Amino acid sequence: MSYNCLNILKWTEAQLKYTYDVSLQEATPQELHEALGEAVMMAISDNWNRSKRTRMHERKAYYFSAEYLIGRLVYSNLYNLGILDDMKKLFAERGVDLAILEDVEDAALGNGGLGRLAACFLDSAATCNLPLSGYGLRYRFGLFKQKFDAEGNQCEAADDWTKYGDPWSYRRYNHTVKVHFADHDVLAVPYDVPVIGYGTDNINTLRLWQCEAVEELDFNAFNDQDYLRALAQKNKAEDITRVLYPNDSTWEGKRLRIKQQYLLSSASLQDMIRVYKNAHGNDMTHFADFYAVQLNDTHPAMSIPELIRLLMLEGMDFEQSFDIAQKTFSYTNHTVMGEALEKWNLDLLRSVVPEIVDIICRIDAKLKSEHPNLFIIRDNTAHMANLSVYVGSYVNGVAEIHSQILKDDCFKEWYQVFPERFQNKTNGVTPRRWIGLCNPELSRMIHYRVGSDFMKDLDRLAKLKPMIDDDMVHQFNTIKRQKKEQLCAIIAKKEGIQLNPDFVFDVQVKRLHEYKRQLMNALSIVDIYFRLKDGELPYFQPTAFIFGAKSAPGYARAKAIIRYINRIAKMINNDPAVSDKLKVVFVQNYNCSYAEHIIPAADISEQISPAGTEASGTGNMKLMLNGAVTLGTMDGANVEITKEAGIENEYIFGATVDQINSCRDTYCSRDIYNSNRYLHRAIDTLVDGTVPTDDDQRELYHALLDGASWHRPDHYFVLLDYASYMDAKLQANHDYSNRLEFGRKCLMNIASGAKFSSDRTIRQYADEIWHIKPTQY
Ligand code: 26W
Repeated sequence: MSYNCLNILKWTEAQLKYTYDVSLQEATPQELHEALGEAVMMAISDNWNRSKRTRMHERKAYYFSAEYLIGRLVYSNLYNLGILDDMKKLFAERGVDLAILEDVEDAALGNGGLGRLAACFLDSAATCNLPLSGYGLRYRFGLFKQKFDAEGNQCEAADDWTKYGDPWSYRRYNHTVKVHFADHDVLAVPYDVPVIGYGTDNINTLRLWQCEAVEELDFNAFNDQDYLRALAQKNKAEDITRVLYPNDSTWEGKRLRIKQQYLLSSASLQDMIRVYKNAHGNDMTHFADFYAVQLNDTHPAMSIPELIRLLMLEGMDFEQSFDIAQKTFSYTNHTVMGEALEKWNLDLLRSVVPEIVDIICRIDAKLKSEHPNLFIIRDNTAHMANLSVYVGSYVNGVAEIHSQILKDDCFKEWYQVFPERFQNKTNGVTPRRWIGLCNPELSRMIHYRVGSDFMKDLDRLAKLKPMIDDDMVHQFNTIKRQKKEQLCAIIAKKEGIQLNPDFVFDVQVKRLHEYKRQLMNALSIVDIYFRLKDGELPYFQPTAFIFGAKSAPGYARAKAIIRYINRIAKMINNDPAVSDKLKVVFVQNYNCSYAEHIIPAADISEQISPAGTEASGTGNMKLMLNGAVTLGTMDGANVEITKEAGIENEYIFGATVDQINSCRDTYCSRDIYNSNRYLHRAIDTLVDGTVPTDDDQRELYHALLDGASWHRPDHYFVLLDYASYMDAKLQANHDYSNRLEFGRKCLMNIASGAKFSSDRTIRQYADEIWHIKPTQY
C-alpha cells in the first residue's frame, strides 16, 4: 500500500485547527510535530493492525531492553514510509519548511551504544519483516540534557521529552498489568510505539511500560486535608519510571533500579502470557515453542526467575518451568568491564522482590548440584550475568574479538561446561537513519551507481569497489564538503564557534569514559598545538577536532576530562598564532540528532580504546558508512572494519590485546613520560597552569602517572599507545593533503561497509538464536 501524502497533509491541518486553532503557517514546530505525528499514526493504523493480526499464531521474538535510544522519530518514520521527500515538497508549497522540526526533542530513553543498538535492531527487524517486538520502559525523563558553563563544566538538566506531548505512542490502558513489590503494588501501563519498516507494509511494535499507582489519590487523606499523604502512593509508584539512570557502564546497586528492572520483566512476561493464552490456550507447556526472548545485557535478567515464578503460578513445577525459561531466554553481553557487571546483594533484593530471591536460590542450588565449580550466588550476592548464561539457550558478544574474550576470560569456566551456547553477533547500524536520512546527498550518489534500492540490501555497496575512479572521488569530496558546510552552520548556531569547512574534520563522538580515552586525544591535540607554535609541523593540514560526549553526572574523572578539553579548546581557539591551523570544539548535548549532522561531515573517525575494552562500538560503523577513515586500535568492531576495508584504508595503531596482556604486570607509565618529551609537555598541562587547573585535573595527572587506590597507574594505557597514536594521527593528517588518494580511502570504507548493516545482524539473530522467519507481505 502506498500512502496518500495529501491526506496526511489534510489531517495535519485539521489537527492543527481543532487542537491548537492555528493554520499550517502559524503552527510552532512542536504543534506541527504533534499534528503531523497524529496524522501519520492515523495513516498507518491499518497496516499496524494487520501486522499484529498476521503474527498472532506464529513463532515470535521479543527484545527486552531497559533502554531504547530512538532519537527523533518524525523524519525516520516519514523516510521509512517512503514519503519524506513528498511531504517536504507539499509543506514547502504551503510555505512551511519541514526543517523546523529539527527543534523537536529527541527521545533519548537510552545512554549510548546499547540503547541505540536496540533502536537499530527494531528498525531492521521491521524492515526485514521479522516478527520482533520490543519491550522497554517509558521513562518520564530521558538522558539528561547537557550544557557547559563558562569554566567548561558539564551541567545537567532534566530531559522532559514529552513536554509538548508524544504523538508517536498510544496509551493502551486496557492492557495494563499489576506488578507486586514487597512494599506496594503498582500498575504498569503500556504505551505502544509503531516500528515502521522501510519499503514494506510491515509495522512492528515497541511496548514501553509506564509505572502508575493503583490508587491515584487517597481520598481519606485528601479529606483530612493531608495532601502530601493523599499523593504519596501516586508519587511512590511514578518514581519507578521517573528517570533513566545515566550511568553508562558503571554499576550501582540501587533499590529503585531493582524496581525498574523487575517492572520491565514482570509486566512484559505477564503481557506475553496473556497473548499466548489468546493464541494458544491455557496449556503453557509450548511457551518456548512460540516465543524467544533476548535479554539486552543483564538489565532485564530478573525475567528469568520471574518467568519461572509465573509458570509455577500456572501450575507447573519448578523443573518444567526452569526448562521452559532455559529455552526461552538468550543473553547478549555488551561489556567486559568488571565494574559494569550487575550483582545484587540478596538482602537488598529480598527487601524489594522476595519471591524472585527464592527462585534465584533454587536455580543456584540446581546449578551447584550439577556443576559445583559454577555459581550464581556467592557471598550473599546474585551474579546476574551467570544467571543469564545458566538459564538461557545462547550467550553472545557483539563483535568477534569481544565474543572471543567472553570465552577466554569473562565466562571461561562457563564456556568449558556449555561451549555450544556461545555465539558471536557482530553489531550493525540501520542504514536508513545512518545513511539514507542523515546523508541524502551520499545516498543519491550511491543509488545512481549501484542502482536498485541499496537501502534494503546494503550488500550492493560492494559493487562500488571496481567503479571507484577520479570522477567518483571528486563527487564524494564535493558531497563531504557540503556536509561539512552544513555542520559548520549548525555548530555556529549552537556553539557560537565558526569552523572552516576546508579543515580536516577529526571526530570523536561517544559517551565519556576513561576507557574510550578522550584524554589521549586531548593530549595529542595539545602536543600538536605546541609543535605548531614551535614551527615543527610545517605541512600540517588545518584540522578541526570535534568532540561530543556526555559524562555520567557522578563520574568525577570523566567530568574533569570534559573540563580539560573545554579549557584547551578555549586556549587554542583564542590563539591567533594557530587560528589558520587548529580548532577544537566540544559540542554540547551530543545526542542522536546531533550525531546525524556530525557523522556525515567527518573525515577521521577516532576509535581509540585500548584493545580488549570496547565490546564493539557502533559509531565506528556509522562513520565508516559515511566515508570517514578510522583512526583506531585493534579493538571491538574496528578489527572487522579493518578486515573489510583493508588495513591500507585505515590508520591502525597501538598495542594488541595480547601485547597489553603480556605487559600489564610490568607496565610503567612514568618511564614513558620521562622518555617522550612531547608527551611529557602535554601531560604537564594538566597541572602546570597552562590552562586553568583544578584538583580533579591534578587527579587525572596522578591517575596517569601514579595510580590510585583502586587502579594501577594509567589503567587504560594512554602512555603505552601514545607514540603510535601520534604517528598514525600525523600520517592521516599528512595523507589528507592528497585529496584524491584520501577520498579513495574514504570510498573504500563506504564500499566495504555492507557487513555493518543491522539488517545482517538481525537476520543472524533470527536464524541462529531465535529461529524465527520473515512473514511474507
Ligand atoms: C548497569 C550499568 C550499565 C549500563 C550500561 C552497565 C553497562 C551498560 C552497557 C553495557 C553500556 C553499553 O552501552 N555498552 C556498549 O554496547 C554497545 C552495543 O553493543 C557496544 O557497541 C559498545 O562497545 C558497548 O560499550
